[in-house]
Amino acid sequence: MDDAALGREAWAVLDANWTGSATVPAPGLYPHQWNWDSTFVAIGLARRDTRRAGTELLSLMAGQWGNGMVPHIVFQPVRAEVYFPGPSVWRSREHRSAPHGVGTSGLTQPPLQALALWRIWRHAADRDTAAALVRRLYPMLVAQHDYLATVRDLGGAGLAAIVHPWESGMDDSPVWDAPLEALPVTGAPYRRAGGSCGEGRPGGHHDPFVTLALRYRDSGYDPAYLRDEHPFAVEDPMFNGIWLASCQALAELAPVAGADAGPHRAAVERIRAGLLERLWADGLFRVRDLRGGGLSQVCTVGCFGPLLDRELPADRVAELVGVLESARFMGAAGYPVPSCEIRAQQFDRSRYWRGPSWVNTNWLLRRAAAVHDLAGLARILGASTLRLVRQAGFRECFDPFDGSGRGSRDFSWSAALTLDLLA
Ligand code: 2M8
Repeated sequence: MDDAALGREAWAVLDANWTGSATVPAPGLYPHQWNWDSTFVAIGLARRDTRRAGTELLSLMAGQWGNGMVPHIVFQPVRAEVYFPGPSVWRSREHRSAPHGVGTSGLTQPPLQALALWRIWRHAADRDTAAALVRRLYPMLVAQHDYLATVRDLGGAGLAAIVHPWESGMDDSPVWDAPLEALPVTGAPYRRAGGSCGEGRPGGHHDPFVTLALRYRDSGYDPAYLRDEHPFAVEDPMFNGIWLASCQALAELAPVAGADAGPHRAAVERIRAGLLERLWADGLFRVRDLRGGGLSQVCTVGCFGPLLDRELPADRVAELVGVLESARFMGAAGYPVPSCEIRAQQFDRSRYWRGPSWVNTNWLLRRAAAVHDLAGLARILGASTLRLVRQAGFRECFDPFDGSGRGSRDFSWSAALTLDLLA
């Protein structure tokens, strides 16, 4: 299939998944607006359609809480209870800080929005529309970053902690196995419907997932509860690497919004120092369990998140790229980048975030390669991602050895990021 035909197919997927103000991740399984899915869609549209990319971000930010948190799901009213856990579980509308016109989850996802806005700004042909969008979104993004820097600095060292695996976007990654196994045993009053777990997902994880969400909800989404009692608190290199890149983006957007870039530059320094001091061990960034588990031994695609920092010291970049290109990751995969290192006992080529390759993480690593002037690596990541979608379609994820598709079909971020790769 030539580039033009692939592009047309990508647009058709995005149009089919468009609700009128947002793009749902895929038909069927994911009928609502998801935080980083929507933001990847905005990134994919940045060079193509400034207005639609902006609408995508604005509709997500309509779910932002008064405390700055951007929720991981903004529920669509029509199909509200099709997905579990739906709005009746999260009960966001009862919380004084949550928006009242729209139902949302009570958790967040990687803070990619400022980076997406920067790309829209950078590529927009219509400068006035882009500038107006920056001015409108900038205060919301500042509030989001303030929330992370205060409520989520559970380790007290400048990094944001996630309080549920869903917040990582890589739900079933093996890095959560140990912290989940260490959870106190509690009754799980809700069981996630099998259908929601999708093909290849370890359904056994989902009871602790729901229990964790309910405990946080039942605290009234209380920051003091998160700090003192919540049993899952983890510093994740991908979440924080994305946050750092978004702080760099806000520093560049601040003058457009008539604001001072200084606080964003300070945040970049603080997050970088936290990443290097707290998460770096044995040649990689690792996940730190703040509830006593220390640093994770297993390496996943998330360990490369801090490569998004264009000022990461060159020796660290070289070490990380060495691991990425080795037989632990790209070197032994036909279709990079496996979501878990291939030699790990937990690696599973067909199970969701435990082995398959994903278009969104390939795109992030391609971006990381570009900011470090690693043109060869960027080219391989782009070309192999296009090969995956040409061969198997816009699937949710892919077998890293034979490239066959896994999970949902017509998956929005796979289509949207293809448009960016084709541009
Ligand atoms: C998956 O996560 C949701 C929960 O948020 C699920 O398992 O039902 C993940 O792949 C996540 O990264 C993604 O945002 C979401 C929607 O595509 O699905």
